[in-house]
Amino acid sequence: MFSNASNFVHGVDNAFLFILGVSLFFLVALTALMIYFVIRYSRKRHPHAVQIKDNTALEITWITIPMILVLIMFYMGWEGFLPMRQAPKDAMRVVAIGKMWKWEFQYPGNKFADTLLLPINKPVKIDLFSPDVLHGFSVPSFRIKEDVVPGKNNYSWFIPGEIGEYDLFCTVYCGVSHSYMHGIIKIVKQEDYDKWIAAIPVRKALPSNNGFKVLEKNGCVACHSIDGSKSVGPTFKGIYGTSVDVTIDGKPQKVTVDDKYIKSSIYDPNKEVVTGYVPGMMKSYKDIIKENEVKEISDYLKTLK
Ligand SMILES: [Cu+2]
Repeated sequence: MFSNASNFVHGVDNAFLFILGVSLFFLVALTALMIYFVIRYSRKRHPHAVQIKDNTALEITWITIPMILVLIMFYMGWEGFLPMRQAPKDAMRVVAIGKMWKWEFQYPGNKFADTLLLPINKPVKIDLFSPDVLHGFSVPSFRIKEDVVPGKNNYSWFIPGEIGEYDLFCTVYCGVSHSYMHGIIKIVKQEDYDKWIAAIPVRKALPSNNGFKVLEKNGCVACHSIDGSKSVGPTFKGIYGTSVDVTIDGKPQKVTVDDKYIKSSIYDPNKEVVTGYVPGMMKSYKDIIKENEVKEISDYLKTLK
């Protein structure tokens, strides 16, 4: 009856089914007892209430039985949970990057993919990384759910046991497009995985430029790409020196992207929003990015042709 989608399905489902069974038993038993008492002790049949005092055997029973039941629940939950925090040392490593609002996966050798494709029956440790806000890494079929916290090294691991496609959800409300933050996990045969990973091009190492470091440190590149791809905010590629349409106080205008505009976009990001992008998405970095760092960003953007 259990699926073999991951090695955690049995442990989690055992605890779940036990708790569900106990709850159903008490739901039915207590409801039946209530109905019985309502009839048995109605005023018609039982006009005078009787006071009952102390029943040691009964009290011991209703303390002991529930205690044993909840201890079993705890034990089963613990048994299911513990292995989730014990990733094998030789597990394959993939970094899952959860960002507003998509999942991206970084494989060894600086290869990136939008789908988490993995070989069957091979333990994999997923390092969870967020450049911006809280996200949740949840794969219901695998019975896995872990928080993806900026600045914290969290992880998940599992052994996929069945070939197929599984849903990956973000389970922490992370902003406007949270509901679109959906990913696919594909489990395939080892040889298919080998072919797939070999075909992915190696992404060039990130620039070691000072301006880029400021952008990276502050999470800017989570919303502004440097390769021209569309994201939450306008891409940085080729933007310097161009003229863009912006909306100022509700009126469309044209501005040239120069040092002055870049500084104003960092310190007062909602004043001149590029047309087509949602105002209010970016906070001011006034006390976070220093003036000399703003200059470094400008210099870096000049090089992004
Ligand atoms: Cu999210």
